[in-house]
Amino acid sequence: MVAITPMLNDNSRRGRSNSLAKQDPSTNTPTLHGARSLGPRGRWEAWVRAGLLVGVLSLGLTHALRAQDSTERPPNIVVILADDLGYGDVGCYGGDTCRIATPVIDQLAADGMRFTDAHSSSGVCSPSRYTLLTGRYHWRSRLQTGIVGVFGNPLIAADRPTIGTLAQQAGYRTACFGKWHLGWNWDLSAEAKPLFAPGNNGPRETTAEQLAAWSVRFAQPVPGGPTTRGFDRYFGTDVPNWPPYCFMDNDRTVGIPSTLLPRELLGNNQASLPGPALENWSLEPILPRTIDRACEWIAGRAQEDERFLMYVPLTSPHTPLAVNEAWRQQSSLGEAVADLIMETDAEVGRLLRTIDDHGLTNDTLIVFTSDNGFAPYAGAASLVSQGHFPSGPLRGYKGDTWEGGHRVPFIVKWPGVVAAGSTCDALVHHADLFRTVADLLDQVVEPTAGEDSFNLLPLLRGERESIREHAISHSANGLASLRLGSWKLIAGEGGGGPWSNQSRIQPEASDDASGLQLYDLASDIGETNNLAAAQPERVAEMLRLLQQLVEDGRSTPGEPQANDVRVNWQRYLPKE
Ligand SMILES: [Ca+2]
Repeated sequence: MVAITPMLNDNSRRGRSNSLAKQDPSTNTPTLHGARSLGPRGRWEAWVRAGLLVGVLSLGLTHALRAQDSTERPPNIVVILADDLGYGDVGCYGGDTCRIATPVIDQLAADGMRFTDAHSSSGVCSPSRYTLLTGRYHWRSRLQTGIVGVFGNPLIAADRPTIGTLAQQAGYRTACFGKWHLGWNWDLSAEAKPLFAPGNNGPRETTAEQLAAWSVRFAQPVPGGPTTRGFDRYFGTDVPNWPPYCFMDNDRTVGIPSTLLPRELLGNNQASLPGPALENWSLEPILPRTIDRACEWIAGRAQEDERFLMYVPLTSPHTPLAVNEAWRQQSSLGEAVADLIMETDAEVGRLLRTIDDHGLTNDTLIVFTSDNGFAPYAGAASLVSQGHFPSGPLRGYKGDTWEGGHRVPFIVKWPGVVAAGSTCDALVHHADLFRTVADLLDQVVEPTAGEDSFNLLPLLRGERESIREHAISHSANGLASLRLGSWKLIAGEGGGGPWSNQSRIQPEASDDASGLQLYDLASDIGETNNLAAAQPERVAEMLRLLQQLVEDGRSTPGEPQANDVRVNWQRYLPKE
């Protein structure tokens, strides 16, 4: 990237497509306006300054013109994040053990680069989303275990930049469409909370007290959501299986939820929690309606010739397994989740087609990934019995610190830069998107941001050097695993998730009584041969590294930073 001052970078960026004429001239000419009241000497100095300014501006213009060269003009960025899509749930990863047709995602891989060793920060939703957006491991925040709760507070600090913030700074328009699940300032008192999240033993009929509370809260904006964390525009459902059962548009609910969600929509892998819903709310339209809005927004950016970054956290194939009519029983596996994966693939296709229809394909970098592994309660046993392995060759599922929990599909398409049909086996992490976006858009990363983010661009350009030696991912209960090259240390026993016992791969009982796990993924991708007792020195070395990466507050070069809380990474270590 060209090393010039941030101000010039900014000019060049704004000037890229719409020319400098669109700028407000007053932002660049304060010294000239100020010179009007000066005497001759002051006027001379002002003209010297003005001359310098002209020089500076022409430098900026030169850079702007050069930047218009398509090879230097940074692309639009679209990050599509599937929810609970397993490593083996798409054909281009699952191969022979994938029995679900995913032609769109397979084509995306054929047109771009498929990463085989990419990881989310956690085996579950909110923590992975935090890291993907901020480039910082989630366990440096307050979220040491689990997810952001129903009507929970924002997890991303108000002053922490996200990939959206970086793009905004670069003059991009930004938007988020889909499932946020990173908290809002709902500002519900302890007395009010049960009215909004009544639990399964709550009232069966909507009460007057609930209605009164809802009519006030949902008539107000809800601060602290996506539009305060780097996104100009937001549309979606916060968490589709939780209340409020309505869409959110920027910082407002669309309509005022005024009835309890009907009981027939609860359980059975549909909605999970009782709570306020719009009248006649149904679950099937959530995915297509969200993609509709995303497509409309793309059309708007194309019309305005605006560069954009769009983050699309899909609501599927997470529960509710609400499949639209056209996709029911299309998979022939007899499982709604398989049909929903097919519908998801098609909706991704609709998004990509819209980008193409507006002539933006060659100008757009697309990332497709998933926030964590397949949810076994969505039908894993049945799928496995029919030859479809949602985690492919990996041990464990959603929630686990075994690979099935957090090794995820990760595909990048960027025409003209990323070689079509390429595969990259380098260790990469969702955290790496942050610095990748920063470098792509020439944005300075402060020491207090993106603390665990390495730049993917060398890999995208075909270089084979690894960009990171180590990576950390957690299970749902906060069980840490550390990768160091092909080695993987798990700082305790088991998978650390609520569904670890459902893993397709169950190694025979081992004699290893160390209380730790050490695997060499190069020869043991299924994590069946625990070498912890056999290699105590390697275990000790990796424990020391894990401790250091925690204590430094960062895992990238730079000034040490503070974690938000005391991080108890030793909680599952064997007791002395
Ligand atoms: Ca998820």
